[in-house]
Amino acid sequence: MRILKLFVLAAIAMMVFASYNTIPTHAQSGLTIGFSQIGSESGWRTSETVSIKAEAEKRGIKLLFDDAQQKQENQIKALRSFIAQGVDAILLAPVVETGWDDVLKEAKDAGIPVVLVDRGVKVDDDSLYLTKVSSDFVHEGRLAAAWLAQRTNGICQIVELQGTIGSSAAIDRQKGFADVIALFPEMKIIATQSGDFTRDGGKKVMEAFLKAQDPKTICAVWAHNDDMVLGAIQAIKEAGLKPGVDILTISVDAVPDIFKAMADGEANATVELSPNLGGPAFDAINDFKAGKEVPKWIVSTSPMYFPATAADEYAKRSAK
Ligand code: GZL
Repeated sequence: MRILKLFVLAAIAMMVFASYNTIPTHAQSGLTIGFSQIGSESGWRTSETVSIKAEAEKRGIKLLFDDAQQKQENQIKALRSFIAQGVDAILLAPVVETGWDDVLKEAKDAGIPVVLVDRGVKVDDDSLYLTKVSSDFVHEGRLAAAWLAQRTNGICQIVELQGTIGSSAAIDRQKGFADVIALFPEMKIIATQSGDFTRDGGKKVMEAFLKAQDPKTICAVWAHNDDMVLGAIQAIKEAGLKPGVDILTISVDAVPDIFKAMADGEANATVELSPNLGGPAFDAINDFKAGKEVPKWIVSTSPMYFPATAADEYAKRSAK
């Protein structure tokens, strides 16, 4: 009888402990989280900001938002302000890969977990951040090149619009693309320059490429994001050429306007990058606070889209 009583007491104790230990995923109300966002350079970036703010609202999280206008010094200032305010956690979309060790050490010393969203950092000690929630940029670059290789039978002179210099997205997309075209002796990048992930930047660089090269020698434009290729499409049209026909296009993000361009026959392919990174980021913070193991990298997938489904995709995505 005594053993039975002990067993029942132990079972009750375990149930009480378990109920304290599992914080329901979305019961994060009361948390204050600082979010240092890069800026609003592209349609994708704006969607990411809207999505993360909405997810915080849904979970009852108080989100302190800072727009760094694409400047690392503004991001570092914002992180120091979040640390001084004693936030529960920090989200950081790092504009460039390097220069974060000191401020991330200050966050770690203050016991504040930092989750990287959509881009990565290069630090000596990767315990300075909890996890990175992003796509695999090298894979995106490889996918883009593989599609172009099969579309052109491995014969294509390419101009490249790079993203922000020093950003992990630009560095890794460029690497992935180069990895694959190296397998095709007749595929060459004949010009490459940064358009800083903006439409205006993409247009200006493409205008320069079209002046510097005989446009007839340009088979395709590879852009590290859709916004730059949308600017390039404008420049190609103003030069009297047909984008998507005379010069093929391949880019990354899958923003609504690239689907419109594909439906209009002016673009050929895009690799999707989900802007909905808030859910996985807030879940990682939740798991960390519940004492659970958090992987160092939480990867989002990268499907490709083409003109065949572009009109439907545009209708779906632009209605949101
Ligand atoms: C990638 C992200 C890139 C987008 C661009 O995760 O950092 O930055 O591809 C944005 O649109 O400017």
